[in-house]
Amino acid sequence: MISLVENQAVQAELLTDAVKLRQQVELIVNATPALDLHTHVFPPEFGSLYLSGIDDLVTYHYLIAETFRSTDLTHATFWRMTKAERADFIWQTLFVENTPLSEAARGIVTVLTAFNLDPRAPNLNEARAFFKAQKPREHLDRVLEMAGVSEVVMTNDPFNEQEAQTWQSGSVTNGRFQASLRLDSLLNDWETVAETLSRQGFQVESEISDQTTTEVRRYLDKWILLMRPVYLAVSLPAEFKYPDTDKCDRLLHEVILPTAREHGLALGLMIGVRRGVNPALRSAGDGVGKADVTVVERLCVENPDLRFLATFLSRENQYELCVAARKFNNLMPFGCWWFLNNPSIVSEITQERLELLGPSFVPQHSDARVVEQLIYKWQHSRVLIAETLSETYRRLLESGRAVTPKEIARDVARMFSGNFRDWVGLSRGA
Ligand code: FIX
Ligand code: ZN
Repeated sequence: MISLVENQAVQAELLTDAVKLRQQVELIVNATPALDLHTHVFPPEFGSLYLSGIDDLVTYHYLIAETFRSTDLTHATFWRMTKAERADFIWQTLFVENTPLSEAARGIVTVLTAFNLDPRAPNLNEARAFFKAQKPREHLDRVLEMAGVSEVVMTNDPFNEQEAQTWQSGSVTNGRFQASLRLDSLLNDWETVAETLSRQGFQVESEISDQTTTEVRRYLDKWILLMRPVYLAVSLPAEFKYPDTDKCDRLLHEVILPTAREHGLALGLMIGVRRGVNPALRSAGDGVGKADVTVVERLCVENPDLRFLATFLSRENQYELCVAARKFNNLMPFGCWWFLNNPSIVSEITQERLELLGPSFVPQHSDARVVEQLIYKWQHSRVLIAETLSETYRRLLESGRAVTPKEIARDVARMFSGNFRDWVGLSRGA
């Protein structure tokens, strides 16, 4: 029972003015550290996998795709260029000859502004000189600080030779970079994986036998020990079916789910990508497809002891995912993935999720590939999340319940890190 004095204090804190309410929400959203649960960034100890600076920022695959909408240059000519030449060409095409209106182009402007660099510069000389002068570790600290990101979860592929060597060298020590064990090639390209594993001495065959599944589990156990991932993850095509009669289904049933169960790891599902719809664009050539959300419902109902993180790439799947999450408390919707990470869609998805799930979801992840992208991806998302949250609290106020700044801080901390920490068993103190 709270005392009269305490109640008066709470009453005093209640935000009954819509303008003050909005100000408080913006303050708190901007001040609350985010745990970025899905990225493709690496710390400097991963060598050339650590991407930073203007050439990596401007040659981001989002901008490559957009550049080809404003040029007659052939793909072949573009790919023959060096990274710096490509960056110069993209800058000239999207930022000099055109206005950087797209979200990804605006992102570059946000990053340049954050470092007091000129977003209207005729070329990249100033930016190149600036980023070249930065010391990676100090710069990374500063970038994480500027982005308000406390920790990031990497995307770690044991089949990536360079990455594998770094892990096996034992030099991965950066506490703010957590690992996730990515299983795309295992589920989406089994034939190649079977060859790789047998070359590494594992008794596996293309035809999946009990011995093969035991050996693949042995392989995953080895990498779980090395990487200490906070979750297992896989991206799946829009056509993904569950259950099914193919090798993917057998690997899921006999390798992935048992491995998640044995190690107490959540399984992250990223569903709805159509890889390589335009191969000429290389990493910029992937597309989207509407998927069947019931695959996740069946995974949840058949594995009530397992936890699933799920994000769908198709805008049309978002509402279904929210409803599925209302049915299964072992399902955590997260992020506005890839082509959904645009202001109009982020607001729509966040609003829908708040209305259907309250604060029980993870509103965003960055999918950053270049460390400075963390700055714009989180800055842009915080503005949208604050707007949507303010509107939601304002409606609650109109209905007769005001909130206190403490309650807002609790809700935002839960959505920005608490939900994920609890989901994967990361202590809140970490
Ligand atoms: O599957 C994924 O993790 C995707 O995010 C990537 O493949 C994609 O290229 C990307 O960077 C999206 O933002
Ligand atoms: Zn990703």
